[in-house]
Amino acid sequence: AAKLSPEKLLCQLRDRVNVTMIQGSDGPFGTSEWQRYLPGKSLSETVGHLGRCAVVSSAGSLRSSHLGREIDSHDAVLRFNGAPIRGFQEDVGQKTTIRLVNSQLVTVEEQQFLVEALYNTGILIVWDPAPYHAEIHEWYKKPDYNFFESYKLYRSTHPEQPFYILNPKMQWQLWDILQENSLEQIQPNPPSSGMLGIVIMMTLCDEVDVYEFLPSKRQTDICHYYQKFHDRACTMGAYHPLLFEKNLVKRINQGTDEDIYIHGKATLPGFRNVHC
Ligand code: NCC
Repeated sequence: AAKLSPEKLLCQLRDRVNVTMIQGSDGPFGTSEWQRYLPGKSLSETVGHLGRCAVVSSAGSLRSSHLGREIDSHDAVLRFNGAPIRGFQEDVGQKTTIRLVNSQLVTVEEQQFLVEALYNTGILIVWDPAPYHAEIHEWYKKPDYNFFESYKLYRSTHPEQPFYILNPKMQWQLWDILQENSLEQIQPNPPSSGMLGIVIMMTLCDEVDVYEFLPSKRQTDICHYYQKFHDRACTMGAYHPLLFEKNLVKRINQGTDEDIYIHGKATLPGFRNVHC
């Protein structure tokens, strides 16, 4: 793999990763039934023009970071899955503009997703691991987790809350770039929610600060800031190609190494500020 300059890498991400949400014009979603459930407005219409954005990983190293106030100073904040706020404001802030959740959480932990108040704030986006470069029809028939019924149920009970389905094309467009820029063969599994969320925010914002994706001096084997559970794979990856994702983010980071070490912060440009 040829090592691209950070500028070329950013151009590849901007031009080849198509961040879109499922719409009525996407094959199997073109039914009158789906029209009742899919949001009427596009994601960019819903969020408007965003300046400075924050992406908050769920890493254990956020504990005792005191980053809450800094995180909340952003125009928009993206969080993942069941990452809580209550009791952790000091370290992770309290603003939630977008919450990106995986289809497993929506399906398997169905009961909680449908009743837990945590999910009722901000814009929701769900994604599902699709087969490598699968057509939308193929994926629709055989999603990794069949979250569609849960999605509809949630939409019926919270019709005012924007809730999008990420177009699964994006994950493999991004994976291809990860593979092309790595010296090793990467496992053919989709990128983590973390990496997907970073690229989503790069499409919506002028600038994106990413917290504890590149681990700081607080790096720990504790998986999440909100649990006691230890597992190194949470930071380095097992199923998801996390290590390769982190190497890529390190290469396009525009902040300083000190910001990573002290604050766990990487700063990436929004795509509208990338000139190719
Ligand atoms: O753990 P998870 O991820 O929800 O974390 C969100 C994102 O934060 C980054 N992260 C997390 C922990 C850590 N120590 N370092 C990190 O960098 C990663 O970028 C991660 O994507 C997921 O990606 O969706 C994932 O979801 C969980 C789980 O399904 C959800 O939390 C819902 O319960 C997966 N864990 C399991 O399936 C057991 C995890 O592998 C990936």
